[in-house]
Amino acid sequence: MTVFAHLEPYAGDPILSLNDAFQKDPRPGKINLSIGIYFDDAGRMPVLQCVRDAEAQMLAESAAKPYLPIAGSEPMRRAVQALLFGAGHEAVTGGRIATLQTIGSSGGLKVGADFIKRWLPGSAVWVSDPTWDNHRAMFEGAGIPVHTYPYYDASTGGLAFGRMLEVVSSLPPRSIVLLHACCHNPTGVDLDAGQWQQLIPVLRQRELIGYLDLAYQGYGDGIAEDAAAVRQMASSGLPFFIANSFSKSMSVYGERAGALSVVCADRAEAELVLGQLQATVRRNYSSPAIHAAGIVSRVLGDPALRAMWEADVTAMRERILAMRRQLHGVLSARRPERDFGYFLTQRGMFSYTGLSGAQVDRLREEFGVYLVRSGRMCVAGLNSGNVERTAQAMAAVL
Ligand code: KET
Repeated sequence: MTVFAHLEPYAGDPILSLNDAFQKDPRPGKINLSIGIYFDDAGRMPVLQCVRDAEAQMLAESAAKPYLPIAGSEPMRRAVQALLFGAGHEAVTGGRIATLQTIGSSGGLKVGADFIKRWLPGSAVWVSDPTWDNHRAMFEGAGIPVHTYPYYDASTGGLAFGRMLEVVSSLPPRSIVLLHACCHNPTGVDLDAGQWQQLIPVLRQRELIGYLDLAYQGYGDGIAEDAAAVRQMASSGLPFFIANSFSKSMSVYGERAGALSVVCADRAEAELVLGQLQATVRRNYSSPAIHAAGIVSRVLGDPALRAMWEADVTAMRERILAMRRQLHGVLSARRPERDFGYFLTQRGMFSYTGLSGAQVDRLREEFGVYLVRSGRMCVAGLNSGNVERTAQAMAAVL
C-alpha cells in the first residue's frame, strides 16, 4: 500500500533554494547576494567575539542542560523587553507586555499566528506588497487569510505611503496589520517617524492590531534607533505583537534566537496572553533553546559583552553603508542616465534593485551573481573584493 504517492512535490523555498544553488555553483568568482545573511569584508560569516566570550563562560560553567520553562529563559525575556522597549518604559515597568523566548523570530511569528487563529478567529492578516515570502506562508499555514496593502512604489523606489494609509484606513476592525519595524525585507524602504505617527491613529481609529517584525535591529540606523517604531507603538497604548530576532544582529542564525512580545492593555491581560502563548508553545515545540538563551542573556546583560556587541553592530551597519555608497558610485559612473539613489536611501541588508526576473537570471547565469528573483539584493553580501564586479555585471544587464 502506498500512502504518500499522491503528495505534491515541494517546490522549495525561493530564498533557501537559491542559497543552496549558490553553494553548488562551481564557479570561483560567484557572488552570493541572495539570502539575508551578513558576511564580513572577507566574505565570511562572522562569529562575534562577544558571542565567543559568552560561549566560553557557558563552557567554563559546564552547567546542566535542563528543559527551559515553556516561555523560555527569564533573564533573556527581561533583556529582550529592555532592548526593545527601553528598561524604564511604562509598558515594561507596568508589566503589560507578555514576552516569550522563541525558536528564532520565525518561531515567534508562528506562535503569534496560532494564537491569533485561536483567540481572534475572525481576523485576517494584511502584509505589505511585497513582503518576506514566509510571512504569507506562516499565517496561511496557521489557517488565517492573508491580504496585502500597497507599500513599495516602483516609480520612485520609495514608499507608497498615501496608498498604504488609504487601504489600512479601510480595513475591518481587529484586522492584523503586519509591519516591518525597520529595514524592510525585501525593499529596504521604511516608514519614517512622522509616517509612524500618522499610521498609529489610523490603527486606533479602525481598531486594528499591529504585528511588528524586527529581524534586522541595528542594521538601519542603530540598535535603539531601529526600535523607535516599537517604542512609539508601545507608548500609544494600542495592543500589538512583535517578533524579534537575534539571528542577524548577533550573527547566530543557526542558534534560533528570537522572541515574541505581545503588548497588552494592563498586567492582568498580559498574564492571560502569556498563559495562552505558553499553551501554544507547549503543543508545538514545548520549550525553546537553552544555548540561544545563554548567549543572548549574557551578551545583553554583561556590560563588557554588551559594549563589544554594540561596537560590532555599528561596524556591520557601517560596512553595509560603505558598500551601498560604492555600488552607487560605480553604477552612476557607468550608467549616468539612470538614478541609483535608492541604494543610498534604502536601509538595512536589502535593496530592491528594480531588476526584472530575466535580468536577475542573466546576472546569475552569465556573471555568477545571485540575487532573489524579485530583484532583492542582499547588500551585506558585497565586499571590497566583489562590489566592483557586481556593479559592472549589473550595468551590463540593465
Ligand atoms: N523576519 C524577516 C523579515 C526575515 O527577513 C527573516 C529572515 C526572519 C523574520 C526570520 O528570522 P529568524 O529569526 O532567523 O527565524 N530572513 C532571511 C532568511 C530566511 O528567509 O529565512 C531572508 O529573507 O533571506
